[in-house]
Amino acid sequence: MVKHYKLGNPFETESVVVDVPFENEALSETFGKFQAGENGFLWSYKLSRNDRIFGLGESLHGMNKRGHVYESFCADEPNHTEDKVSLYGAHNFILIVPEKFQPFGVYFDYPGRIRFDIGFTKRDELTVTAEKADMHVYFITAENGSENSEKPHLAICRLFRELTGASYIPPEWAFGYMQSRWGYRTADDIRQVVARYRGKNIPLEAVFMDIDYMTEYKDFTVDPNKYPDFKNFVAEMKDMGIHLVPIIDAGVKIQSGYDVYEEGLKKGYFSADRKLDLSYPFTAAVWPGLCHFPDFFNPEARKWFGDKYKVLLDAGIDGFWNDMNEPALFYSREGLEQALLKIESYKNKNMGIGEYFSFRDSTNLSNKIEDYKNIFHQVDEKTAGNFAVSKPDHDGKVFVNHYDVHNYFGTNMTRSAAESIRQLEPNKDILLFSRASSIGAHRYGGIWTGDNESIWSHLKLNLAQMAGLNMCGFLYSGADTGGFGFNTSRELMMRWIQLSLFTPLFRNHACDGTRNQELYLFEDSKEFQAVIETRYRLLPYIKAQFMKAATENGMYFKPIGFEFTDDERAWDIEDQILCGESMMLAPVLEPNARGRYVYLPEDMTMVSFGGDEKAGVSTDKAFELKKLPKGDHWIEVPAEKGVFFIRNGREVEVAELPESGVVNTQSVLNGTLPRTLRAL
Ligand code: MIG
Repeated sequence: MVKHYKLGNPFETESVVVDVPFENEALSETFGKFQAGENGFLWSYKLSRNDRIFGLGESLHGMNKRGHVYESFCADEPNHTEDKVSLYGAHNFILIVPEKFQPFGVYFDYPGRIRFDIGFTKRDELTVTAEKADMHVYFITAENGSENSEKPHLAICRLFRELTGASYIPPEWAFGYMQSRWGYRTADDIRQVVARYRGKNIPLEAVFMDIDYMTEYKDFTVDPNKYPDFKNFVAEMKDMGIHLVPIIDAGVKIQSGYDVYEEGLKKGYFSADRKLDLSYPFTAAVWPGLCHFPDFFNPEARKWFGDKYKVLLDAGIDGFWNDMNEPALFYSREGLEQALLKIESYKNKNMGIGEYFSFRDSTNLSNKIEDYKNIFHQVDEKTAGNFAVSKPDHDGKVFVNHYDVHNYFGTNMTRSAAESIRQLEPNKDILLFSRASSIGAHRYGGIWTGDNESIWSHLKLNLAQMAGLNMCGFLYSGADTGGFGFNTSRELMMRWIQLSLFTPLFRNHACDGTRNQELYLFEDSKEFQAVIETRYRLLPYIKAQFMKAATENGMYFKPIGFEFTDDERAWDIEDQILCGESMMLAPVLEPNARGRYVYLPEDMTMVSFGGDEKAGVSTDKAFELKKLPKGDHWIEVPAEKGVFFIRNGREVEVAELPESGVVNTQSVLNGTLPRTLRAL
């Protein structure tokens, strides 16, 4: 059951797609307490000792969110350390699993900064606070056993997803293995990557084009010096079974003669600054230098920018990733001017220690709240609710402050692309994923989890994040495999692909300047080949389970407790996860490990894969099965081997790899009929 509380006069995020009439009576005691007033919004809930909290989509820490503070405020945050409260996503859905009562879900439909203190300040208190008290809040419950014996936890997540709309489904090829790197600059760089993958017989289906493909980082341009005949290059790659996926950034370079800049300015499609004058839009620097930022909140601007993807679609491109759409700001013109004045004022001064630190920090100009507060968007009066900061113009449009609606900027960028692409290519599935997101973005594209690092704790974070992401509808998601920042190691990469092979979005990506991590570079590449081939052998299962989750508003990844609800131990497992209806994963997450401990909540069949002798052999021989009874086990998993578990009495569909030709999603899924690996 869904109960909708409408507090004040909210901004309409359009995240909810079902019309749920709102309640007139007060919130029942079971669901905690609301206080809404001058000081903003507060909801508090008393936690019992063993209450568990799940959700919050892309966020830090474990699957159980208890014990930390989280803030939904889409952040360009490349350091995913435990002290951080925000990442790129703002996913305000939590599931409370009380020790003694029925579980319930709460969705805070609010576009701005909102803070979740989950037993951090006080260990027995959960508080959610926001600066404005204008908000839609949805409480979701499900009775045990009500809907075809579906577990209440799953029923609540499903009801939430019905409320917010069906998840994005990518094209089939996007279930393949993909290589990216910030640092490929020319067509020849990409040709070489493809040739070397092919040379080592490691399947590869897409290569990503990071910002260096553009002319001066201008969206919708391709540098003719680096890509002399782009259209032919796209075709050449397609002939080899490789899809190219260019990046699109949120900032539009200010440069006369650049059509996107000139049109946007002329039509008033860029976000305004404090003057609220669309002829002088907000200005800040990103990769292209000084930029304006399309007003993705304005439907016309959204359509205009989305239609620009056509130039790349016409060149044969069938996938995009949207970046820097929190939006990331290196510095604003105003911020820079103030900083320069401030620095100037220290000249010839004998700086005290406090002044010195303030001097030093004055050059830190990125992603400033003051800058966000200086950006304005246009929406119609009804959408704005109490968020309007200007009187309606002759079209009934008002301005809202960016800071107040920050979390919907990136979502509306992805929406802009998705809506136009749907019209431009109605008969084709196009890959689209984004960095910034909020609830609703899951209808338009997938997300990747941003700039993680090549460290073991981020491999573990990847696993935990998949649970929250799936609860919030982001099924097509995954992390930068191998780690984005820092230098990866062979062993970390090996363990990472042993996990990522199960994530719908499976992309190896790294930062410019770090150690190259294309799989053909490591010693004994046959061991990497075997793992990537395992992804392909499992495609029938992965794709079918993804589609089931997408069409039934289910979860592809689930915390173990969601299925084994009566098992207290299962609820606390943070390093294992359910994958689809038949599988449990227990990846190795530590260096120099020859195996790990695993807890089986029921009898299961352990399946091992990998090893250099496995590459290319029949699917039957590629997997080794062993039955293990319910309980605790230490399992042997040497570095080149991965494992997964088949649940008791279940089965996993697997494919044979084609005997000749390229191994890709098409050749595998349209090849011989899939067979089943049955639990022993
Ligand atoms: O400021 O385009 O998260 O994946 O490689 C960095 C360069 C901008 C951030 C993205 C990352 C991408 C990088 N981008």
